[in-house]
Amino acid sequence: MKRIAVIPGDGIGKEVMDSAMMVLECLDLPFEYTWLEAGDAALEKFGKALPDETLEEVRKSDAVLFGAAGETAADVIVRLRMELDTFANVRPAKSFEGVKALHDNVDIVIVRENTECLYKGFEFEIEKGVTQALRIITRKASERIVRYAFELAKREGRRKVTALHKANVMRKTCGLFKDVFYEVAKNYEIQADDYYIDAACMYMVMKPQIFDVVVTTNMFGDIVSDLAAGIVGGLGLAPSANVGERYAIFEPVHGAAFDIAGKGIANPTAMILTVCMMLKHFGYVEAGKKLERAVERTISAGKTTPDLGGNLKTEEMTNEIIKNLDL
Ligand code: GGG
Repeated sequence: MKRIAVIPGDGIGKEVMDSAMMVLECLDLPFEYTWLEAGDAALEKFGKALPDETLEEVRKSDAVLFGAAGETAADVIVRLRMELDTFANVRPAKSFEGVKALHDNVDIVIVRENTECLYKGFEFEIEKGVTQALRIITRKASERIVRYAFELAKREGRRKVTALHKANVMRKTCGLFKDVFYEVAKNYEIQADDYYIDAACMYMVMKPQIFDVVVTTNMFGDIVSDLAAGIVGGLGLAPSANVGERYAIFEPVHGAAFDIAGKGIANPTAMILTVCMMLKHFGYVEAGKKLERAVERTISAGKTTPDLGGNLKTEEMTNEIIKNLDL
C-alpha cells in the first residue's frame, strides 16, 4: 500500500484534483490517500501556507499529489520540494495528435534542478530601494541533476542531453554547472551539447525538434518548461514529477489559474498525465500507459475543454477519458 498525500492547493488545483481522483478511483490501485491543506487559503485559515501538520503528514507518505499553488507558491511547492529533497523536476513537453500547436513532432523532457539557484529564497533588502538575491549553484547538486538527466536519457533510449545555462555572463554559477555537465557527460555514450538559455528559448520556438533531454538550473527550468508547454498546446497539457531518493511530488506544471478557477473549464489533462507519471513511478507502468492512451484518444476525438477548442467542462472531459480507458 502506497501512502499518497493529496494537496489540491489553490484555484483550479481543486478542480483538476477532482479529475485525478475520479480516474484513480476507476483504476483501483493499492493507494491510501490523506487529504491535506496548503496554499493561499491555508495561509488565511492557519496563518501558515504550509501548516506544520501538513508537513508532518507529508513526511509519513510515499508521495505527494499536488494540485496548484497561488501567491504562496514559494512557501508551499518550492519549500516542499526542498524539504523532501525531491531534487529532479521532470517536465515532459510532447505533441498531441489533434492539438493545434506551434509545432508537431515535439518530444522534449526538461530536467530541472529543484533544490538551489535563485529559488533557494535567499533574498534581502540591503537598504530601502536596494535588494539582493543569492544564486547558489553547487558541484554536488549539479552533478546529481546532470547524472539524473543522463540516466533518464539512457533508460528511455533518448539520443541527446542538452545543458542550458548563461555561462558567458554568470561565469561562476553557470560556469560551474556547464563544467560539471561535460564532466558527467564523459561517463555516457549519449550525445551532449549546450546552449545559452536565451538562444535556447529562440530555438525552442523556431525548431524545438533539436531538443531531446534538457537539463538546467532551477529558475531557467521553471521558465523554459512553460515555454516548452506553450509550443505543444499550453499548460493544460503539461505534467511533472519531482523525484528524490525517498519522496516524490507529482504536480501539473500549471499554477492556480485564478482567472478561470471556479468555472469548471480547467483542462484536466496536465493533472491526469501527472497521475500517469505517479503510476509509472510506483511500477504501475501498464496502467500509466493505458491512462496516457485514454487521454490521447480523448484529445484526438476533440472531446476537450475550451482551451483546446472543445466545449466540455473539466468533469465532462474527465468522464470521456474514463470511457476511453476500456476497463
Ligand atoms: N508557470 C506556472 C505556474 O504558475 N506554476 C506555479 C509556480 O509558480 N510554481 C513554482 C515553481 O514551479 O517553482
